[in-house]
Amino acid sequence: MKKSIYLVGALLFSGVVLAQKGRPENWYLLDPSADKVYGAGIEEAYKTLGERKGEKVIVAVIDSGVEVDHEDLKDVIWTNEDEIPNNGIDDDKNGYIDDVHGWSFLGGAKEDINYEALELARIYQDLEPKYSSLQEYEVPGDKKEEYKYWLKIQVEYEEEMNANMQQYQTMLLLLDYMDRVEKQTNQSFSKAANKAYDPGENGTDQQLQKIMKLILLGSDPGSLRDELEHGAEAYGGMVEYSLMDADSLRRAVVGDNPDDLTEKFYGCNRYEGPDAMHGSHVSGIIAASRTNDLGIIGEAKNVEIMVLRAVPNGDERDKDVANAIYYAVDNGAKVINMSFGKYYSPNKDAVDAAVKYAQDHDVLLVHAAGNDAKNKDVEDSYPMRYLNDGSEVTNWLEVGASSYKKGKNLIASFSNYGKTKVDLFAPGVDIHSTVPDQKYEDASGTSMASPSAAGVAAIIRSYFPELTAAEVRDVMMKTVVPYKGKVLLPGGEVVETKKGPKTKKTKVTLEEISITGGFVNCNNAVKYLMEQGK
Ligand SMILES: [Ca+2]
Ligand SMILES: [Ca+2]
Ligand SMILES: [Ca+2]
Repeated sequence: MKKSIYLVGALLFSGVVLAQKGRPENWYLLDPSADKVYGAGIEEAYKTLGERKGEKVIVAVIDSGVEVDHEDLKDVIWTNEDEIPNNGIDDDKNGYIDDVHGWSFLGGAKEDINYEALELARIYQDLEPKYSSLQEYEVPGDKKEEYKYWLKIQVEYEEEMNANMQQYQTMLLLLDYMDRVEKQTNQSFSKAANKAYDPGENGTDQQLQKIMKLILLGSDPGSLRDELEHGAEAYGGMVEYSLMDADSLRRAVVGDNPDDLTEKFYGCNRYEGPDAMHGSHVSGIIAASRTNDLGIIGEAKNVEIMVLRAVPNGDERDKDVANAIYYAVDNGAKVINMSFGKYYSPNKDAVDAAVKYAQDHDVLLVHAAGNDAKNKDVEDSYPMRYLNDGSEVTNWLEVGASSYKKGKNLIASFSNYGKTKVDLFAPGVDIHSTVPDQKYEDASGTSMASPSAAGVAAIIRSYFPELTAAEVRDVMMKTVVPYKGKVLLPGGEVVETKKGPKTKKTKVTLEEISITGGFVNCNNAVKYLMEQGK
């Protein structure tokens, strides 16, 4: 759905899937051996740990914002003890005023950023005034390379905008179709209503009826309208904001200079922002209260969630990602969850420096692989553990999404993968977690897989605090649950046929699509460490 935030919310299009029926409850906590479900082995791990006591661990969630007073999150939200709330003073002198639960890099004195342009649109807007009126022969020698880049960006920008526009329009069409079905059949939209509807000679409706039939195969008609509306809003917003002057809008709301990458101290202390859906869901997976008899059960017991808002609807800015990492490291986080990404990173050096800083300060970064069913070995996405200086950090875990479904469907159909780029898989399909307004919803995405793995990392850091970030990653990699069977390659394989390129359903082993060839498992990790006398 959104490029930036890896939530799979709405539709069957471009690797986006609808919420499915029939998932086992709290399946991400279950264990392949004990429960015959490929969860992360959390409950078994607590049995293995027995009476052992853990330390408090702070996990920073760099995301869209979090509903900090959600009934199932409020007891696990980090509080900056050295900061007196709401006195307008930076009591702990960390550069941020009244930062009690974290910080938002996406707000100013009064307003918050909700939508942002695509990074591609911002790059386009930077280059357009310089080159759009020039012919190639008019470009000075030292600018030829940038001009070439502009030509490439132009093409990619138009493709991307068209694709988003199409998604948006399709969703509007489907919503409109649902209205007509309900009106004609005089019943609320369902499989039966869709079947009963007579599209007459209306060709578009005949097509939409078929598309809906497919969509309804695996989805809940009750939540379909919500999901379509949410999707339409997200795509519409992204297109609209990509057409506006991104830097001026940013200046007007946040008040910083988006081109000045050295600025750190801007933003506000509104932790929720306008759309805390994604960040709240992610936080619940890691740490929702396990003992309050409410809602869901999160993975980690001794965790506090530090809220860092840096990811809008649209593409996050490198500057904000870097500053959120610095904040997390400087204020005590041991694990940082990053369920976001993009395919262009114009200020990667700034993010690299922050990633290196986290490594130097022993903080583990857990990152979602992305939802485009793409091979990351072939196409780069950002942020990443490979730095521009050619080095690779050791404090980075790259996570693909797995499913509770058996056999060939064990890997999420939308998950990015990569034999050399994705470390392991973690639960990321139909995960039930906390969302704003004291509610709970299912969501799918590598956005959910990353916190499933970050929760495991937090448990290890809590019970085995002597381990370094790199050692925590190593243990998680070493103790994955392997899978010997074959799974469907996400997105299939494009093959040339006489009639042109076609997508073929291809089966692969997990070793062909990840470094470890397995699923994260907390119990295995804990057992291994205890056997080592840790
Ligand atoms: Ca402060
Ligand atoms: Ca204060
Ligand atoms: Ca709970």
